[in-house]
Amino acid sequence: MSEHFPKSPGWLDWCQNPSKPRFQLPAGSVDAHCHVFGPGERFPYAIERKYTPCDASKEQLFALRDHLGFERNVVVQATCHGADNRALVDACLSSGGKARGVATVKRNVSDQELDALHAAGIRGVRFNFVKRLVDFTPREELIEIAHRVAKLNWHVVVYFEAVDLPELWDFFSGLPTTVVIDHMGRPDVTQPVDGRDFELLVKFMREHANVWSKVSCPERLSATGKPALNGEQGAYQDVVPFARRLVETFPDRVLWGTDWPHPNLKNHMPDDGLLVDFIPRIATTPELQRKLLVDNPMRLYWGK
Ligand code: 0GY
Repeated sequence: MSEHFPKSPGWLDWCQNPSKPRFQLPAGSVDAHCHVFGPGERFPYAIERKYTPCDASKEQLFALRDHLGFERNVVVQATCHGADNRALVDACLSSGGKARGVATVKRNVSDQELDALHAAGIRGVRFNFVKRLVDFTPREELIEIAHRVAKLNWHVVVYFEAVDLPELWDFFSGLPTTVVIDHMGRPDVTQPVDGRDFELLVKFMREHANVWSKVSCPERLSATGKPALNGEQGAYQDVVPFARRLVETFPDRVLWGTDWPHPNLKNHMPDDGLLVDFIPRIATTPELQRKLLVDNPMRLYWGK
């Protein structure tokens, strides 16, 4: 019997007709942070989920990839699917080698299941510390998982709020893998780029050569509102100094992704074409763009 999942109240649908970016992506570019949701009747949403999204299928993701000019995707398991990675695995397996994935697993995952995930193209696990998205998971469980996936040469993706970094510092420092921070650790961009919180993130990356960051989600982090208020060219200007600082300080340890289909945005839904046009404002030279969009994700996800 198929289930019907009404989306959460106020849920914004993703942009159905994104513009064609003016910025031409370098050949071989990777959208290194995006999701698939369902479809719910084939891949039901998790019981423990904190929101119910609208469906966003692998076919729709691959169509967006082609429209924007990306060659590959890294699909990240979202919390609405819990530790049920079937939609993610299905997307990776149907991509003709053009998608890799980051899964969510629990302590009871078997070695055979991890091997099957690896064969499907999974190369990392995600630990989520954003309290509105997940219930608490004991740290010793996460460390145990990290040590197991380290043997497969996977990495750990961590998602947290900037204010929580001091408390998470020691835990992150003890992870035995490459660690990838989602969305720059969600800085408060109304604070100065050299303010206390962002300085701490930069210090963390400086002191830990295994730590990377996604310089993604200007639409999520911006406090100045949607592009229409600012004009397309100036959209999300308040996020630029933060992303640019990471790209220029750690050019070999940054990744970029659309975050399509943009879960939990309350105020506006971005045009994904305009998000691509944001890239040259944070990676201002062809060399930085190539590292951000091609070299770094290919090294981490395709071993090249
Ligand atoms: C993102 C951001 C969010 C959601 C999730 O797994 C998720 O549910 O990651 C968010 O609500 O900030 O990366 O898509």
